[in-house]
Amino acid sequence: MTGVVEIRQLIDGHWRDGGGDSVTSLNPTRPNEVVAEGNCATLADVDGAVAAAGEARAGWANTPIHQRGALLLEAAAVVESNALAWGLELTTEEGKTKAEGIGEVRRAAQILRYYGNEGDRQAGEIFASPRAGEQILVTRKPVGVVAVITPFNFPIAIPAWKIAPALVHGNTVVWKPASTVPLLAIRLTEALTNAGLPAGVLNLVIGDSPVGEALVNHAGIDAISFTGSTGVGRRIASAAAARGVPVQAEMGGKNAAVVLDDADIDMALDQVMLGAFRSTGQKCTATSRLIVTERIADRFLAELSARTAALAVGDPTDEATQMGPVITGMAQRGIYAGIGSAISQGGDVLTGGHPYFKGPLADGFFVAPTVVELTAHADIWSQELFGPVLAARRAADTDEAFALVNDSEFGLSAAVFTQDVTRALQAVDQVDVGVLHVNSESAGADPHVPFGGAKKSGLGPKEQGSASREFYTHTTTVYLRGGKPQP
Ligand code: UN1
Repeated sequence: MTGVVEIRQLIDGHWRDGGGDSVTSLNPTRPNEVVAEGNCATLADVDGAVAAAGEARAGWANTPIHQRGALLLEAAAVVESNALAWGLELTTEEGKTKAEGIGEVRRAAQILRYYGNEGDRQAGEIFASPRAGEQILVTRKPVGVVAVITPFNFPIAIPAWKIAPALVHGNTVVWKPASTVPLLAIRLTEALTNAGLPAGVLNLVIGDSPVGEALVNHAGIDAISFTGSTGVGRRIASAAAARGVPVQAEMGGKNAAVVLDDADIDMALDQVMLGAFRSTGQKCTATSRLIVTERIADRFLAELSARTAALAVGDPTDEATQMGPVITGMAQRGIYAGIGSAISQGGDVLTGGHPYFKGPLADGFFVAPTVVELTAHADIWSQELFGPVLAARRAADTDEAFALVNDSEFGLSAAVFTQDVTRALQAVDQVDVGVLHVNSESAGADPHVPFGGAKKSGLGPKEQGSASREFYTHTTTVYLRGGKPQP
């Protein structure tokens, strides 16, 4: 990283300083180090961005989809070629390891490429008509001006998987990223605009919740795609419903990994560790609950605790580091409070749980990777902490294990470890989640398949793959008849 980056807004094709309060993004490893700084957008900036998106709308919708896609492909090449530099910036700003930061930038490029080729895919459907001389076509149109609100934890991949389908399907966008990660938002926006997006097609406003509220409540917004906390998602969804605006909200998870007796134990240990501690547990798909069947529980929990205690926690830009800090001091305090209440509710800390009072980790927003065993329900079993904390329970058998997975208001993802195809199929039938992994960790999402949760993890159409078209277009059913055939 070289120097402090200036935070600016992109409105109607012009990069401008925001007129609002100051905003700073810090390095969570060394919070006295400023990564980017500038000023938030004002409500007038939000108005300007929405107006610009409204004006650009017709021209962009009338641009052929292959041409819109070509711009995404060009942006993908820029993102890919900057993977090392931007990956390091991502790591510095967000705190995930360098390998994960670089991997995420490459993933954003892959997502842009996937949607860049959308024009080559099916554009609608044709049905037979019960009447002679008629066909029924189902065609697709953009919904209009989309508000995109994204979280801190995937500063470039989640924005890419919302903005790319929005744009390729002919919508214009006003994007508000989490104010903790403005740098990567500026990088992605530059890649897209430098590829040749017309002014106003993509606008970037940076700020905290007042900017988000102004955006989602703006009369010029036709649809809202949101990923973030359950509380904010529900507030946005109810405000949008009152205005009749469609919402796609991807919210909380309390994702379980189930390790059954017959699992490949070594592989399950590796995968549970990745699910729980990659990105410092800050993924809505992270593994935050573990269910182990009784017969293997002692052995599994002992080995898991030993591996967790041995994780290299530290500066995520160091090659050897396996886990970096969480995003803010507030997040750090909230996670430790959650561990504290688990202990007071009878939880047994198998490893971790302690703050770093001394040494190089004491100043950063670090949380020790933690495994807490429960023998009965506790808040940590149901409430998302969004950190490197795994709550474990034992189950007598497969049925009880799957019942414990479903013991959650959320249903985003789950991982089941077994070598028995009958048990795997039972999981497919019984585990109520949007994304099920058999013998792999609970996180991960390929761009060409649907992503999103069951139960209270999500609202509205799923993201990615062909599912994204459901949200970013509406259909027109066309009853198409000619006149009488001419003689
Ligand atoms: C992943 O599992 O790689 O906010 C993606 C999140 C999810 C994305 C998860 N929306 O963590």
